[in-house]
Amino acid sequence: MAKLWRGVITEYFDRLDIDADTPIITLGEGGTALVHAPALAKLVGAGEVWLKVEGMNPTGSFKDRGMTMAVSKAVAHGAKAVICASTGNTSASAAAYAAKAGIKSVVLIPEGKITLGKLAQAIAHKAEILQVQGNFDDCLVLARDLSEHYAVHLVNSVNPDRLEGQKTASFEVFDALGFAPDYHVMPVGNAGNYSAYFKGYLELQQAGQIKNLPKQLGFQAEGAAPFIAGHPIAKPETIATAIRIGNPASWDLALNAQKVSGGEFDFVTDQEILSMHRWLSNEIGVFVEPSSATGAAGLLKFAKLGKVDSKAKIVITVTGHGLKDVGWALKDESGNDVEPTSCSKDAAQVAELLGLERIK
Ligand code: AN7
Repeated sequence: MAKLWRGVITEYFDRLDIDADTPIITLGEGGTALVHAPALAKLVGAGEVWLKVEGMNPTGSFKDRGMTMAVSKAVAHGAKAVICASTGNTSASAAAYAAKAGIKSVVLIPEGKITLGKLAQAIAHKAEILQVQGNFDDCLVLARDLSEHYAVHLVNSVNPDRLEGQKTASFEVFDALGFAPDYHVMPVGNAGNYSAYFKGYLELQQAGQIKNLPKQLGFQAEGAAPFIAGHPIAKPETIATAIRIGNPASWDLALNAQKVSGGEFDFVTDQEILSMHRWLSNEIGVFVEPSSATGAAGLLKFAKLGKVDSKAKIVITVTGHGLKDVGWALKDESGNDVEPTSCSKDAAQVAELLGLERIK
């Protein structure tokens, strides 16, 4: 029997707000691995930890789950062009799905502040790219303004179709484990993903499939932590450019999700983010972009504060692939460039260089 994963809309059609005659624009998103990570459970002193590896989506981030919905519905509405503001991943995703749909994409990015990998994706998928003289929050204001007054369809997460698609990640976690975790941990920028997971878990609870909602722990970068400040941040700064966001679009939804789930928001430093980014690739074999290590870094912070229950079952969403932002991986802990050692073609010399024991 054929077992091809058909993308989140077809896989979860009955549980999504979509009409039967909507053309489904898909790149086979979703169905990402839930990687069991006992070494991480040990590091933080938890019962069990799994990583939901969203870098395995077609454009390398969780954004594809929402974009398949948003672009499908845009096409259903007759849109000829989509627009988004982005710190990089949304633009990569919007550009790819627009290419698949055969419509135009316009992406607004904060000047000089998106990674080369993400920029390359938007270029590859022939987006019209504009670098706005401002930060992400300025880009979003502009995108909203344009979509309101001109013939271009907004696909940022203020469009509810995005969160509707992204909620499928909760369904997949439940399908994979057969239960909901005690805690679900993730990075927070606009808080769209945090709100979407909550929507998914709430629907599972309402359907009687799970009893308790996972407590959602959302972590921001120290210099871009409006939820911890309790108000928007005018000049967000962090090396984790994906979450360099000062005025989260899903503020109210996320606060509700935090309260109802019994979760928490906190921040981690750029240094904590970078060292967890290295640790995950070194010790678990999962290479993520720095922003995506923010959740795990936060959990480690909680562990140091004695806030991790030794029996807890925890899922951490790692949101984007490491290849999107390779610069940090190419440096060692002291910040020096890592150069592979040069060697001859002689086996004996190479074996000596590697310290290999001779067996024959
Ligand atoms: C890797 O692409 O906002 O809290 O414009 O790329 O739902 O915003 C990206 C966000 C986490 C935060 N991890 O998610 C964009 C954008 C990665 C991301 C987030 C983003 P939200």
